[in-house]
Amino acid sequence: MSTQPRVIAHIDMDAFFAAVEQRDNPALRGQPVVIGADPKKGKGRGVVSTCSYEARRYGIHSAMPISQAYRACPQAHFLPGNMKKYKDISRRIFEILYDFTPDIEPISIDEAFLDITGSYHFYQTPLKTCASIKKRIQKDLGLAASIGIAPNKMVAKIASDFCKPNGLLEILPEKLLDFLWPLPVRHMWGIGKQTQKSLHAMGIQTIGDIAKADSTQFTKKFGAHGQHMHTLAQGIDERKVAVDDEIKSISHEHTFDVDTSNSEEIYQTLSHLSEKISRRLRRHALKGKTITVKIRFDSFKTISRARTLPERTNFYDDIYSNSKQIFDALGNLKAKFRLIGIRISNFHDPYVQESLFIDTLRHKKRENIHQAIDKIKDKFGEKAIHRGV
Ligand code: TTP
Ligand code: MG
Repeated sequence: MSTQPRVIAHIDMDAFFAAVEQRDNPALRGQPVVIGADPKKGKGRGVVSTCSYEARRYGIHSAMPISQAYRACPQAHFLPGNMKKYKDISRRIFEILYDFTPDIEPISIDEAFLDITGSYHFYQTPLKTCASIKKRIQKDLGLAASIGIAPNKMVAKIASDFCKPNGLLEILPEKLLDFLWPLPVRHMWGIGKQTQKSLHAMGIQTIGDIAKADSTQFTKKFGAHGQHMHTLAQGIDERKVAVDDEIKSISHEHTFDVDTSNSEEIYQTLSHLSEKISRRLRRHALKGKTITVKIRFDSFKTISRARTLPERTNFYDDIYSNSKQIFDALGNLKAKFRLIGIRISNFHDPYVQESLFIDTLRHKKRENIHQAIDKIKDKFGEKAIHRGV
């Protein structure tokens, strides 16, 4: 029986926290930027979270003592970072990824595996799929990602590391060993400093050397770990992309072409965002209970206000009326707005009865109307029908 090779992509953002800061402050672009503890002119005791590629040229890296980073490059821009902002961007990165495939295993704030075996055909090839992902992230979020594509997770991850920054590299099944075998052993998963030392002592330098080593002897020396290393070195890694299909929130936001304080324009935007969210919720058979409105002022100050509804909903009118009320409750801010967004969260199974007081018939009718509108939009596009505010 011949099985079709899997197509696995590994995506990892480049210098994630530092890249966000460079994006948001043009003065930092092209400069060494270090995110981490306060260096206190070399007396600081914390560590480096990450740093820009410009700072890496000075030997600075994640987890290095901040004092050492300061000594290596005192003129670098040292910033404390903003975890809330990075989490928010991470959520938006994952939303983009979910537009390409549901088969995603999040690994960290800026990293994920994607199994695109079943979805790449929509974009013709795996390479075109991942080029589109990179382009979307760059266009929507102004950030660079690196993506490795391979028939398994281990090689996909090695490939994304290999092509950083802003890289895209596909390792075809027939080229897998040509790519893997010349690499130093440290590139392989699960090989730390100690194992590296032991391998070097045995005269083993590359992954190819491991593959060609005697398997029994290898297992004798390293036990189960040895056997595992030997299998991986043959380019065999059967681990599946462990899909986390629990969506925690859905959001959309809009940046105004020109900063605005016009409430009509804001209501129109809230209406449009509510429609998009409502449709996306129904597509995923979800209903949410908490609605959050996010506002960024022209000064870049960003605030968000949330409200939790008595019942879960995916209806446009509920989402719109509540987000409008949240906005109105902010009062007369006498400010200009740069961006407005809506998020809905707090989901659970929509088909479990929510409350004994729900007027089910009325709900069913509303649901039918929404589904009819969705169908028209699916067929004729997002602009086919517009609601009046
Ligand atoms: P990484 O993806 O490991 O690093 P990176 O994105 O900064 O750079 P690269 O281009 O090499 O991928 O980690 C993602 C973020 O996680 C990173 O921007 C900051 C944070 N982080 C820490 O806070 N401490 C750490 O030790 C590491 C490794 C990362
Ligand atoms: Mg990264």
